[in-house]
Amino acid sequence: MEIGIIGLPKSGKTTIFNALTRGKAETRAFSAAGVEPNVGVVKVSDERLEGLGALLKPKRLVPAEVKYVDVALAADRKDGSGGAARSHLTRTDALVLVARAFGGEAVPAPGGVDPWRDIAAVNTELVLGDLAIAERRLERIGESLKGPRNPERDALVKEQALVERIRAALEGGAAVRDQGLSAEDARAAEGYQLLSSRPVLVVLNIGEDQLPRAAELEGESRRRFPGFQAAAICGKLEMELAQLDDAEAAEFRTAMGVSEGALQRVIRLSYELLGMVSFFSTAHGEVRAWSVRRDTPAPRAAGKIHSDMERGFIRAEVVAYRDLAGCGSMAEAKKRGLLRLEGKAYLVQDGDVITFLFSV
Ligand SMILES: Nc1nc2c(ncn2[C@@H]2O[C@H](COP(=O)(O)OP(=O)(O)OP(=O)(O)O)[C@@H](O)[C@H]2O)c(=O)[nH]1
Ligand SMILES: [Mg+2]
Repeated sequence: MEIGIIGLPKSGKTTIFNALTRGKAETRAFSAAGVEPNVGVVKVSDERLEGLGALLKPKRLVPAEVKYVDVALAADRKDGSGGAARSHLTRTDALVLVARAFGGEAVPAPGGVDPWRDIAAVNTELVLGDLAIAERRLERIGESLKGPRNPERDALVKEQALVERIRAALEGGAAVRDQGLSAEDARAAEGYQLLSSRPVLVVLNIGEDQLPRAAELEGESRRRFPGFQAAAICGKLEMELAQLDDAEAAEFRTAMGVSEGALQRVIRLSYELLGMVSFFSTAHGEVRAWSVRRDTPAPRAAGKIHSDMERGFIRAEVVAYRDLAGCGSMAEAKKRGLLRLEGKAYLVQDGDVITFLFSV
């Protein structure tokens, strides 16, 4: 799972990135935005993985991972349409949109602090960038259709109709995610890497003085931008807490009245936003957690582990984590008939412990 962190200059993207990844990337109040993205990987903590460790005693426990990419998308308007910043976001599954809500003069805020204005501006930036891509694609299709009888003519005409529909809607200001594309059209459009198709989690970067209003601000964000999930986080504080060890950080949290860590919160909300679930594999002395979309067919889930397992998929042996934990051992689960054999059509559920059988 890969998540892009975007937002206007100086909104606190890198600060939030550091809080999420326990990173130490440079944050700055003035200098121009860097072009190189910050990339960090976070292990997703999951008590079920610990539970499986206690039960199955594997040599290794491997948590699922989330990759965060911190880029300056809107810092350079020329770049919005398809330049370097955008190219770093093409593999992302979702976007965290950081909006400045913290006050103070130390960091300049042109036009004053207004997170709602900034969220709208970044959204517009995504839509305009996608519009440019759609227009370029239409030009190319037009060129191809001009030539002598093209064997792929029918496919191109069909594509042209789809891209034209998307283009018109973008021009009217509608993000791809709000265009109500059919599943088939959405899949066809995936290749264009239109960023406004990505689900968005707004992170309101609040100051410490705004902590008591965090829930209220999140509510207001969801009211104003009903399509976006929202979390209000004090980026600077969270970044400092991320540098402490867990016990110290917990103590500070209690003292400050900040319950859940920003990291856990953002990961949880991203999972919900994307409809992600976890399943567990147990082969080769290793228990490993994997993230997939809910209701991913078993062969596709197997392909996460290895493409051979998808290609040569035979069946899946599945036991729900809850059942396995209740039985205390795999043998007992088998005895009680809780270990199921599932075929190609099986849709993976959260907490499934799966052994894939395959042959290539
Ligand atoms: N007071 C306060 N300052 C913050 C907060 N978050 C970030 N800052 C400050 O804002 C400035 C910019 O933060 P960055 O995290 O570098 O912002 P950015 O969005 O990555 O900036 P660019 O990459 O340059 O666009 C830094 O001086 C931070 O210390 C916050 O929650 N409160
Ligand atoms: Mg930055």
